[in-house]
Amino acid sequence: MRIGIVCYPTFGGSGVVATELGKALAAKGHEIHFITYSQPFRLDRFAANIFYHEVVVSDYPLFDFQPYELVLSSRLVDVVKNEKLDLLHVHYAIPHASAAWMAQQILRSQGINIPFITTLHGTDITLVGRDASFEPVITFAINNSDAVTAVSESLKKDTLEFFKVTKDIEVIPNFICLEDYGKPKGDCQRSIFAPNGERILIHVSNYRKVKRVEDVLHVFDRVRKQIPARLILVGDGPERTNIERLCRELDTCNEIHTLGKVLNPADILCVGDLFLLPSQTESFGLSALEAMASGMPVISTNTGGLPEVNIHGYSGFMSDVGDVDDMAKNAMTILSDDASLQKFRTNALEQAKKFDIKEILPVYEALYVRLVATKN
Ligand code: GMT
Repeated sequence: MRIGIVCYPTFGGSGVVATELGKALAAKGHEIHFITYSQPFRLDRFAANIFYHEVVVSDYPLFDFQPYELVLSSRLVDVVKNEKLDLLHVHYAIPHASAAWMAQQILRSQGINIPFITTLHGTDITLVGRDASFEPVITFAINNSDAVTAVSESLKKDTLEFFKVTKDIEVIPNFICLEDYGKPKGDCQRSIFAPNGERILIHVSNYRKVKRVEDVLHVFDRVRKQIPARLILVGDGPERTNIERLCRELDTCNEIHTLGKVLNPADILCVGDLFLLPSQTESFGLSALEAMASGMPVISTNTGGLPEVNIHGYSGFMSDVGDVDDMAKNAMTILSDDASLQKFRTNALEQAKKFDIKEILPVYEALYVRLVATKN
C-alpha cells in the first residue's frame, strides 16, 4: 500500500508514534510518504520504502500569520496525485485533519478518491482542541474523517465528552518497538551519572506546563534526602527556566544531570532505576511506556490514559496530580532495596510487552485494508 503520513516533526509523542509507525510499515514493504514541514526527528536514517515531502510555507509580507494549513492541503493534493497514494494517515487533529479533508475534496473534484484516517493523540482534544477558536473545525474534521482512532480509551471518552462526535472512534494504543530498548547503541554507563552507585531517577518530556516538571524536582528532593540518588532530566521546553530556578532553591542542581533534547531516549533510559511522569494530564504517556520497555518502573499520576499503561503496584505506582509526598513514598517503596527494584523492573518490562509494535501494527494494517477496500 502507498500511505501518506502527516505529523508534527518536532519532539513530541504524536510525531514519535507517527514516525515509528511509518518506519515499521516501510519495513513490511509498504511505501511510506512523510509529509511535514521538516524532517521528523525520529526519522534519523532513511530506509527502503521511505520518502519525505517537505511542506514549505513561503513568507509573504501581507500575512502576519502564514496559512500553513492551506499549503499543507495543496501539498497533500500534489503528493497524493504524483505518488498515487492509497491512503492518508494524519496524526494530531489540528490542523492535519481539516487539511486532509480539504485535500480530499479537491482530489474528489478531480476524480480521485482517497480515504484519510485521523489519529487523536491528546492535547489536540484535551487542551488545544477544546478551545472555542478550534472546536467547530475539530468537530467537523473528526466527523468527516473516514476513520478516527484514539491512543487510549481515556482519550476516546474525552473526545466523546468534549465534541459532538457522530463518528465511531477506534482505540489503537501507542506502541514501542521492544527490540530497540534495553540494548543501546553506545555503552550504557551508569557510572557517568552515578559514580558511587546512587539510584538514578529519570524524567523525559517537552517541558510544557502540563508535564509538571517542578513535581519531578520535588519528588527527587524527597528521595535524595533518604537515599543517595541522582536525577537525569531529558528534554527542553517552556518550563526550563522555572526548573533551573527551582533546583537552585532546593539546592539540588549538583545532583541533577540536564541533558536537553536526546534523539534516542533508549540510550539514556538504560541507565535508569525509576521513571517520573507527574503530568497534569496525559492521554497515553508514551515516555512512560518507553521507560518500561527499558525495564524501568514508573511513578506517574493517575490521570487520562496513564492507568491503561502503568499498573499500580505492579509496573510502578500512580498518585493524584500534585501529590508529591505520595509519589516520593512510592518511589522509596521501589528503590529501598534491590529485590523490590528488581521485581518492579521485571514487571515493567512485562507490561511493556503488551504494547510491542508486533501486536499493534497488524491492527493499523487491518484498518488500512478495510478503508481502502470501501473507497474502491
Ligand atoms: O505533550 C506531549 O507529550 C506531546 C503530545 C503530542 O501530541 O505530541 O503527546 C500526546 O500524544 C502522545 C502520543 O500519542 C501521548 O503519549 C501523550 O500522552 C499525549 N500528551 C498529552 O496528552 C499531554
